[in-house]
Amino acid sequence: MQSSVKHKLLEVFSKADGEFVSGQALADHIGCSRTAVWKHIESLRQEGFELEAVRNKGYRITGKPDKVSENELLIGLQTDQLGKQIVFKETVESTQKEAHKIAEESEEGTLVIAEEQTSGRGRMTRAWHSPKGTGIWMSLILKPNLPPVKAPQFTLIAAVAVAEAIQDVTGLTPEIKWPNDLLMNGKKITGILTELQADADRIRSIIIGIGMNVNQQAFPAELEDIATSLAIEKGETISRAKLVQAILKNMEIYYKEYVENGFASIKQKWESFAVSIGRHITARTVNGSIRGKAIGITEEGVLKLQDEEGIIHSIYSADIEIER
Ligand code: BT5
Repeated sequence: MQSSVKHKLLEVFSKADGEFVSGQALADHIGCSRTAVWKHIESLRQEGFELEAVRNKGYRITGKPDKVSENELLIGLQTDQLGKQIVFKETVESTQKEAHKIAEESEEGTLVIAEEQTSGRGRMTRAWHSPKGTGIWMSLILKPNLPPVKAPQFTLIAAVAVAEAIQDVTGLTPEIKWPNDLLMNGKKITGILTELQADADRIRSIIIGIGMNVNQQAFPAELEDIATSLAIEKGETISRAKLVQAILKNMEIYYKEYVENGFASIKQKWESFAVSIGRHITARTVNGSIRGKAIGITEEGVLKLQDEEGIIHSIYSADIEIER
C-alpha cells in the first residue's frame, strides 16, 4: 500500500476515535473505489492493525500494531546485559541468519529482532510462519564458555524463560513439549531453535531463535489446527515489547543460574511445565520412530524413553507426538 494512502486512512480512523467510518466515507477521503478501500483495509490488517467490519456501518479500528523496535524494547528493560544491544529490522529473511552474520563481532546478549521474517525457519529447514507486526521473531546471541555438547540445554533454558515470561505478562500457563515447543491447549504458541558457531571443543556463539505467536487472530490453513496465539488464548491483544523484556529478564536470571550452579534447578522448573513426561509418546528421529513412555530428561537435556520391552532409549533430537 502507498504510504500516503495508509497515512490518510489512519488519519480518518484516528479522528473517528474508535467509532465506525463507512466504506463510502473512506473511499471519498482517499479518492478511490469502495473495492479499493477493502483492499487497503486488508493490507492494514496484514500490518497488524485490527479492523472490525460491520455491514451498513463500515470499519473501525480495534487494535494497532505494537512495535518491537529499539526504543520500545529499551525503555523498561530490566537486564544488565541481555538485549542491551539491539539490531532491529522491519523485514528480514530470518533473524537467525542475521544473527549468524554478526555473531562473531557482537557483544554477548545482542538481540536481533524483526517485525517480519520472509524465510523464518524451524528445525531441519522447515519453514516458520512469521507475519508482520503480530509475533515475536527474535534471535539472542550468547557466548558461554562451554563445550558444544552443552548446547541442547539452552533450548530448555530458553523454554523455561519463555514459559515464565508468558505467565508474568498474560497470567496464562503454557506447557513445554520436549525439546523446543511451547503449547497452549495442545497447539503451538512458541518454537525455539538453538544453533551454534563452535570449534570442536568450545562454543563461540550460541544463537537462540525464538518465534512466538502473540497477536495473530488467524493462521494459514496448514497451521490452523496446530498453531495458536496468545491473543487467541487470552481474548485480548498483548504487548510484544513487554513479552520480549520479560523473556530477556528471565533468560538472564536462568543463564546466570546455569553458569554458576548448573542445570539442576532449571531442570526442575522445566519439568513443572512439561507435558510429555510420564506420557506415552512416539519420538520421530532421523533414524526412525520409537514408541514408549517418556520417563524424564537427563542433566544434559536428553529425553529418556522406555519402550514396551523396558529398554531405555536416549533421544537427542526428535519430534514428539503425545498419545492420548
Ligand atoms: C521450531 O521448529 O519450532 C523453531 C522455530 C523457531 C522460529 C524462530 S523465529 C526467530 C528465529 N528466526 C528464524 O528463522 N527462526 C527462529 P520446528 O520444531 O522444526 O517446527 C517447525 C514447524 O512448526 C513447521 O513445520 C510448522 O508445522 C510449524 N509452524 C510453522 N510456523 C508456525 C507458527 N508461526 N506457529 C506455530 N507453528 C508453526
